[in-house]
Amino acid sequence: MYTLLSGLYMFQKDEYCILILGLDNAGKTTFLEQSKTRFNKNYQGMSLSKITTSVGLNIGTVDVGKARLMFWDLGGQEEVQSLWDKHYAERHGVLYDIGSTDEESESKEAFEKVVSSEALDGVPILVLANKQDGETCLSIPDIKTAFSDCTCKIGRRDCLTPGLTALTGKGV
Ligand code: G3D
Repeated sequence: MYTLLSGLYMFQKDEYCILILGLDNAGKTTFLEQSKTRFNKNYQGMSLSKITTSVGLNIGTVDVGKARLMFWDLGGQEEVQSLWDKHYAERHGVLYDIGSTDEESESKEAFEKVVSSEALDGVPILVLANKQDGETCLSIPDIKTAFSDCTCKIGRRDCLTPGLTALTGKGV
């Protein structure tokens, strides 16, 4: 019995809930779809050209090594943003997607509210500088400068800003 149980334990994955936040059109659905295609064996992904903007909750599970990441893409429309904090208690980490070609001040305003939330105090944040293929995209240093006002609110939590192109999978 012990052998059976310890065998089962060995195959069990640690589960983490990750919220995907960001403005409408930032590329959240595309990122999630690329992650599922890249990491989940036998996943028959949908054609990226058929992806429409996330409306409501879009949940996807991705297995990476011994971890199972449950991504909750909450949708970025203005009226939905006020519901983001209802999910803060259920998260282990946050991905904040900046479509690097989007209106940077609007994205920064939404990001500032996220990092100011007490419920996310100390929660690691990955700021995805998506759409790095765009001709008019902001570079990572430009994004860091534009978001520098938020640095004190990020505080000592882990925060990284990788660049990526979710559309092609580069950086995912
Ligand atoms: P959302 O879920 O955050 O609302 P989507 O965003 O994933 O629906 O993407 C919104 C649009 O951005 C889509 O184009 C999608 O193809 C595009 N997009 C996503 N990631 C990238 C990227 O890395 N580079 C470029 N150039 N475009 C990207 P459409 O035309 O379908 O609206």
